Amino acid sequence: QFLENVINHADFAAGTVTTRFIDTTPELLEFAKRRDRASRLLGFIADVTVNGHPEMKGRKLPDLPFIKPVLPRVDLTQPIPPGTRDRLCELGPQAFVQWMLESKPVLITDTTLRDAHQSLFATRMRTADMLPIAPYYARMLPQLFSIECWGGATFDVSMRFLKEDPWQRLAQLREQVPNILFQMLLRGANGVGYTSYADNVVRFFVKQAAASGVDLFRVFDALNWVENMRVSIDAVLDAGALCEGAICYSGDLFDASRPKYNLAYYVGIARQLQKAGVHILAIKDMAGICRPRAVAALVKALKDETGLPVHFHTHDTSGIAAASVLAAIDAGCDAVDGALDAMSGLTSQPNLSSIAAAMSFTEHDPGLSPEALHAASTYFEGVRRFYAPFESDIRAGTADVYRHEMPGGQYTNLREQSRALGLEHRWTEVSQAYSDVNQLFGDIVKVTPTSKVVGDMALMMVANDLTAADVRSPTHDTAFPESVISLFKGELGFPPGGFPAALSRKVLKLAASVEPPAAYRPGAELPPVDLEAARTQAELECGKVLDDRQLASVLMYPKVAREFHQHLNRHGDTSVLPTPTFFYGLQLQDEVALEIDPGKTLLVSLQGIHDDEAAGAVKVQFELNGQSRTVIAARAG
Ligand code: 3PY
Ligand code: ZN
Repeated sequence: QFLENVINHADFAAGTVTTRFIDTTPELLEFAKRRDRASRLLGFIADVTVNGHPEMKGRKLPDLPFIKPVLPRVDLTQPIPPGTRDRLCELGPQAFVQWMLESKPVLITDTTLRDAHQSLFATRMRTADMLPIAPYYARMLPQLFSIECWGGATFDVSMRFLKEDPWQRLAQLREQVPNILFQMLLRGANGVGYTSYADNVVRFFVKQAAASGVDLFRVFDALNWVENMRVSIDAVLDAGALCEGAICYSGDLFDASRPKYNLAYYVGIARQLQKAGVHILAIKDMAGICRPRAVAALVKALKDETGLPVHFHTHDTSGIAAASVLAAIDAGCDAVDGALDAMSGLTSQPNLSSIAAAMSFTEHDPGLSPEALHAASTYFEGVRRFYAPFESDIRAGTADVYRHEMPGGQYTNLREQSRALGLEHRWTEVSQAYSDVNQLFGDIVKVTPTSKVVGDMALMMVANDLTAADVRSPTHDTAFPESVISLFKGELGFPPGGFPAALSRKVLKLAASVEPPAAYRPGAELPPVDLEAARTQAELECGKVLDDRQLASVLMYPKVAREFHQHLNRHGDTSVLPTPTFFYGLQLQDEVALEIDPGKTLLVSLQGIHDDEAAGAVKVQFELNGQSRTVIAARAG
């Protein structure tokens, strides 16, 4: 490798070297390191070009090549104006909350970088598509209240499928956007995972997230059990960040046939959250079923009862969620969520730019520039095309969501799981089963991870042609999914009054005389994790030294994080590849510039592909920074 570097060095090639060439050319060693990184990346590109990306298997590929997403025409040398983050730093959380309450303009959160792509294309947006637009956010949209860009499913998906480091994404975005609040979604005791974690793991995770740039934590519990949120709320408060306690919305305030989810229920949770010390309340309408009249009544009640600012989050699955957002603002809601035009609608958030436009010429005008919103949206219009294979086939809003109550973020995922099981054509049955399972489970709050359990059960029922009556019947032998058994054991906590006793006994195989588990807080039962022992073990498995953030990833997702490090060891940091290259490889004569380090760029183009069928291998010929390089790729399958 080293000799190859010497031979390839420009001075050597020009014949201008002396005997001290190696001593006076230290970059040869650096060059070796870079060449090595280049080889690993070329290996990855060759493999995807020849065999396709594993994530694309069975998906309909888009027409290539793509048109490059168009960035706004704004001078990036202009200084970054102050924004909400500067205000928070200046005022501290308590005075910041007062400012929120006094703000006449409605405060707007942009969810484009988190929930919008989670809900529209299975959380697949890569960092490479976020970073180019980030400096424009800082300069063009400093009036935004916050940018939701982290947490929820993005943590898992970035490592598991995109093979990129969520912490690196956060740091890189933070560097580009120092002025606007960064917001994350935290699943309380479930962190950014699907299970309960030991209390010290949750604390450790929150501490790293706050230190890495998260300013506002939206914290929820998948059963609205405040007891299960306290550890994370305390950790956020200890970190000095803003804590938004979220109340997940189910049913309808005015549905007399389902009185469980009435105003008193929500106000009760809000009071507990206030006592727990949250700065802001969120109405988390994850399915998009909070009707305009309901949200107006809820906003008013929450504000009257607690005096805290209220932040409304919804999804546009019904096609009319903006009506609820406008009703919430009319009722005095302090902050609302939306997504940029090109990333809005359907299972995503309603259109942020249209909400802003609807507020113009009123005292609640958020003051965002329509031109800036349009320019940012135009960029995402281009980006979204890269991810077409991950989009679900829905074309229009549907009132059916009021029946099944599936969270927007789950909808695309469950359709995807159905597809993988060959059940896509039975989607109507799956969504009906989802609603049946909810009733079987006692009409619970359905949001990650409880929504996943309901989805697992629904898929199992459809795959095995089971009815709700079969599941309920004590004589029918039902093989419950592991996640259902775990839910009924209480491993995700408990709804008020517990789970239905008869089904609990059946799921847990308990005799009629035995009581189902009484409510307990899962985190209290889990022994604290020895963080240093976990680090040592993970370092051995990953073959490298792990810092606190990487340790936090391992603690959340041990297997996924390990596999992610194996990918890094094998291919290097593939997050530097443009998305078309990452997912679709290169086409002949395509040229891409890969910035592997600040200021260090590799220019790669594909020159030829030669199939050696007898050897089952393919010679892929590249040009790398002007020099020919051949990579042998094994033909898969
Ligand atoms: C998540 O937990 O990822 C959600 O988006 C829940 O709505
Ligand atoms: Zn959401």
